[in-house]
Amino acid sequence: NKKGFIFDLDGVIVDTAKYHFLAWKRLAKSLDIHFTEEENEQLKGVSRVRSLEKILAWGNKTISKDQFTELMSKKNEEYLSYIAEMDSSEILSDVPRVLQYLIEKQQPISLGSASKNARVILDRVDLRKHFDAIVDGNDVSKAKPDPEVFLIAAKLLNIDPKDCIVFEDSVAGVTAANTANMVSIGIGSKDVLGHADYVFNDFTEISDDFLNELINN
Ligand code: B16
Ligand code: MG
Repeated sequence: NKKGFIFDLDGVIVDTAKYHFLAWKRLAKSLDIHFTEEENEQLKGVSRVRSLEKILAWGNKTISKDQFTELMSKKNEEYLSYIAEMDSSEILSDVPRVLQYLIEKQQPISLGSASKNARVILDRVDLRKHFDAIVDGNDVSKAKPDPEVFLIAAKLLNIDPKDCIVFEDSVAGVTAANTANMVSIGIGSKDVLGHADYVFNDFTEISDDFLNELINN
């Protein structure tokens, strides 16, 4: 029995949201915009372009196209400087156990992330070798909640979408998985991810038995 297991990156495998926050916050400050952690929540799973558009809208700011491009690359440079310091100690709890279990059971595994920096991050935390396919922000034309990212992953794994299982921490990502007709597993709070088929606070709550059921159902 083979299922396709698709992992989001930020908020599922590593907590890079804190680095996105630091970089967006500095950018917002340079524009005299007050940017809060609650607002940062709403940027989870959202593309870089869309994130900056949202921050500008919250701050009631309009800028030129050139300035927009410049700010985007500045933000990314700062973000990459945090990423450069990452190592495998930043992998979230029990992610290695779950990956190991799925590998033992010979289940195909893919990444399905909105980030254009996904490959760099997987290399930093030394997890790239476990993935049969990687689909990230460089490979898609339509951002989550569009299901494109997960449908491409299913195709690369050669698994029917209905036999795919998606681990996601964002509202947009769970919606994308549902729209793709995949089993959605929310990682986070039930209040936020109530539209997922299952919700767990983190991977420590996901037992081998549960994974086995997913494989065999
Ligand atoms: P980048 P995910 C998403 O990653 C993040 O949650 C989101 O906050 C970020 O804006 C987006 O990637 C784009 O990232 O600037 O690195 O291309 O959760 O889909 O893995
Ligand atoms: Mg995420």
